[in-house]
Amino acid sequence: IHRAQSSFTGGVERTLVAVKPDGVQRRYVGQIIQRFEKRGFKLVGLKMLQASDGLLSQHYRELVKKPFYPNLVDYMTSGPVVAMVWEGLNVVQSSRRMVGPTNPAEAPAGTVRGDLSLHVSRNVVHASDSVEGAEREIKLWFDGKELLNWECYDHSLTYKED
Ligand code: IDP
Repeated sequence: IHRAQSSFTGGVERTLVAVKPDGVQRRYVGQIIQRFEKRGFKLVGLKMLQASDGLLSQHYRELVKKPFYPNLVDYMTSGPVVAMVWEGLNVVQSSRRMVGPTNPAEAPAGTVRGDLSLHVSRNVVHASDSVEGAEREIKLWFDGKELLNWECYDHSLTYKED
């Protein structure tokens, strides 16, 4: 029985995932993308960019007063970042779980940070931490026209509900 796609759209979200400069330098872009693809999420935006101080001060607006903020900006501007928007069921929370805790020392094996990093100041990847945060961050990093609505042909397999 075919069901309309609209019956599966409850809980479909978008989130910002970014491979930070250490992840790009260490050539982890491909395997980070692969983890999200394998899980079943849909890529709807992707670009490589040099982050500016201005973008970062908005992105990390809650952290600008922290003592580590200047180092964070140096890190995040040290080379290109690969920014992505992923879409799917529960993608915000699922991405955070796939990425792991902020401090790689606390990140379980199997998570991106737990597998690929050691120190909180070089933790390889960013993922939005709430649906509202994701919406805000996606607007910051992407123009609306850079996000594509496209139909993923395996949708009825990854979302089949019986
Ligand atoms: P998140 O990236 O897991 O959402 P946030 O608390 O929003 O964590 O921190 C943003 C980023 O700032 C972290 O991913 C990490 O790169 C950096 N950061 C956070 N806390 C520290 C710290 O105590 N020392 C150095 N860098 C930190």
